[in-house]
Amino acid sequence: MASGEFDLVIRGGMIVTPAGLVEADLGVTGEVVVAIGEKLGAGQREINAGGHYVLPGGVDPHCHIEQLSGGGIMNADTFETATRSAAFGGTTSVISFAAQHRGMNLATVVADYAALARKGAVIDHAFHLMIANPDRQTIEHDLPALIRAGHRSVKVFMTYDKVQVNDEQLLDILLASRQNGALVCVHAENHGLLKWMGERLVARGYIAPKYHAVSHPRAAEIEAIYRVIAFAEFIDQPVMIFHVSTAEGAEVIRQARGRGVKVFAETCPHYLFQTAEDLVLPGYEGARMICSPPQRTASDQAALWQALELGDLQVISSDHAPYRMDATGKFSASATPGFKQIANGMPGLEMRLPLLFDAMVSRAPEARKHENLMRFVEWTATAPARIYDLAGKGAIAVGADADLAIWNPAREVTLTDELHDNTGYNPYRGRKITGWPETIIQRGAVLIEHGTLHAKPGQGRLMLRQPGPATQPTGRLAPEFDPARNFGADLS
Ligand code: DUC
Ligand code: ZN
Ligand code: ZN
Repeated sequence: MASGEFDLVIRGGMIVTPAGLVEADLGVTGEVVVAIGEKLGAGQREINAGGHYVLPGGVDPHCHIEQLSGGGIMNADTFETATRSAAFGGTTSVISFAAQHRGMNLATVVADYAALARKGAVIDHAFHLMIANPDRQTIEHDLPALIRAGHRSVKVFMTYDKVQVNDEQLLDILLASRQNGALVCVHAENHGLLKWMGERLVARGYIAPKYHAVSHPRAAEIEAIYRVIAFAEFIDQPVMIFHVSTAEGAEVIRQARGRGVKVFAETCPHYLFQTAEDLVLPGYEGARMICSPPQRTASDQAALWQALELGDLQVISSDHAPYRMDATGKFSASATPGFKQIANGMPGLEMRLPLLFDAMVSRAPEARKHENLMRFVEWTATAPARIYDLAGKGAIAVGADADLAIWNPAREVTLTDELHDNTGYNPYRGRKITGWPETIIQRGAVLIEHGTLHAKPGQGRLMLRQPGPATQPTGRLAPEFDPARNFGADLS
């Protein structure tokens, strides 16, 4: 074996660091980046990255893996297939869900999901604690213990019969999260409005996949975002609004942030690249594109890009929620289902970064390329790592984990259904994109090279997290919560 000063040297790449783009060598010893500079000494292993970008591995903080959905249907992916697919798309860290359903013990749920990930995950991973059974055992015992053990984010649904929490339960979860130091992530849609619209459509025979979009009025998202932000402000608990799809939803978030409420928000590629028209396909083909909230309009797309640029939204996640177009997934209820019976979700882990790189970097006018490249890395790696307290992830710096993706900016690809997950289709089939992550490295080990995966199932590591700035309350108590202004009542 060659001797060298470093275990690995990546030579002459265009490296994106938080300080900007530098053309340099990057040295790795063990699992971390130890040097960025010109003419570094030899590495035991060397990779020539001339003409290529060296970016931090992507961080995808919202993906459903080996999970029972809100509708009670099992995902198509195992940890092995989902994380393999993520790695092929340039992502090296994921946060998926330890999903409690009614009647389940949260501590057991987390142990079970951790065991599945330990067996299959090829990349580093963490869990959001999904709460659907907020009983005393969960709220007073298991949730505090699990948060303190390093699972520093919680997820709730404001809709779906099987998993939704009501307003009182949501308040309990916000308060318990405040007391124990976790960020609360929310699927925000008004349950009653969805149910009412769904029933009216079905009663009139409008059951084709495209009516899914009609059954989730934008008002449902706007109202629920407004309500959960009102609760978060009242409890003084930071929240993350998942998958924002409407211009007005982003506007509600902008106003709240403007008055100092600690609210973070994400959107997803399907809201930036698709519209409700994508559900209009022959027969049941539109079932591929059913996800919740649904895709909206071109003007929502423009508003979401603007909200990202303004900082109102900080993250682009995939919301990977894979269901096959067969009886195990989209057609589990029937071979001829109505839209209400079709599982909500699409594969997204592998396409998230290539789609965004193409749109933001490859297609950008020369004058915008550099700025857009920095934003691409910020929204897909650095911000999610920072907001969710993934230490060592999301940015290239001396001392950070050597989680790297070497991108060929000139490679042209026509997307096909051949992905590395287990869903069997690609919502973006036929699209031509430029730029591809070719060599993927995690903690110094080469995971993917020349199209071949070198990782073993289970080699990904569980990331337990210390509470960081995003989980800290602002300290501004609502008058009714403040003993100085509520006649001395202690409501903590
Ligand atoms: N919400 C998600 O976040 N993912 C899949 C389905 C859903 O409703
Ligand atoms: Zn959701
Ligand atoms: Zn989701």
